[in-house]
Amino acid sequence: MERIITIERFILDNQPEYAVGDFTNLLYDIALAAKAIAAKTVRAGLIDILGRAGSTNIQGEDQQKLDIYADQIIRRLSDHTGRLCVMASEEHEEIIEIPPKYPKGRYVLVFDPLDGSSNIDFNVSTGTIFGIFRCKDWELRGRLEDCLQPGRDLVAAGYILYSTSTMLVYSTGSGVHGFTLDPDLGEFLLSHERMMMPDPPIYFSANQSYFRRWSKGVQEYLRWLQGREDSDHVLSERYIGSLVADFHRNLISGGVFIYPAKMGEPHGKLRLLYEATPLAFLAAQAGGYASDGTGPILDRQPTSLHQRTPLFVGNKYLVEKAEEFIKKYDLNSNI
Ligand code: AFP
Repeated sequence: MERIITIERFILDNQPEYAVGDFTNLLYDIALAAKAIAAKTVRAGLIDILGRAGSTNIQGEDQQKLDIYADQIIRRLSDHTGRLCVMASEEHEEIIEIPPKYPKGRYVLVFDPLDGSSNIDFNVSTGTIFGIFRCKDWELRGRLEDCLQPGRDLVAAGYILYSTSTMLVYSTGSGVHGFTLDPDLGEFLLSHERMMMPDPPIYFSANQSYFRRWSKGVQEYLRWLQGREDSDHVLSERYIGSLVADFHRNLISGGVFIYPAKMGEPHGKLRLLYEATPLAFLAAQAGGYASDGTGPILDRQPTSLHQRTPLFVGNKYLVEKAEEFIKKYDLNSNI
């Protein structure tokens, strides 16, 4: 009979050598936040039937509330534990300091509390993305520079996918592991150990409605992905419009997700710190690669919290091919 392994057991058994408990507990705090957000997310469709708390407003209002709920629950579970020196969330303009009344810890948590939240009204998957760095100066309380670290310095990253089931996928730098929430037990159970992106890939994910706004290099790359020219890769297209879900499918089945720069949005849409960097870390751990079109996302030094970046992530060969097309066609052009 197969062993049943809870996330708590797995985290404890697989903690990195440097972890002295704080790091392990921090991951467990995230798992707890995931359960709380999942519980709230599945009730989103009942809001119109059971009533919205104090609001008679239109749809957008509730999506907004779920974003804020997710943000708050992560903060409230993490700010007083003495494990973190600072946090940064997609929902906050500035860094989130640890209140002076609480002890400060050694780690930095950056997160996008509920990515893809515009999909909630349609019962489409959403996700939480997170990255964990070490605090730069252990003597000081957390500062902006603690958050502005490149992906190469991550000690862990992961995401939670709220979908037909809730999954938590993370890596501490020794493989990518996935856990599925058993709603009866209220526990995340190990369901996908050592996830690797399968080769050959079978999917590409892109919002092709932007085709005319993409650079020549990206357009040519898309044609190549579609197998129109000398390509030996004929891929199927899948695009959910919810980054975690698109990434997750490609992680399991093999593929590439792209969100390039476009005319009017020269840096693309996605956030370097909360979206691209953690997924780049996971991709690398699963045998894949993430690029901004010119080089590794993991090497990008963020200069501001909410900085955006073009993103090509997934199968290594397919992402390197994007770099090749961009180098060939876009080297001297600006969009
Ligand atoms: P929302 O959080 O506004 O739903 O945006 C989701 C997202 O940040 C990411 O999850 C998707 O991959 C991407 O935007 C979709 O953007 P497009 O609608 O422009 O394709």
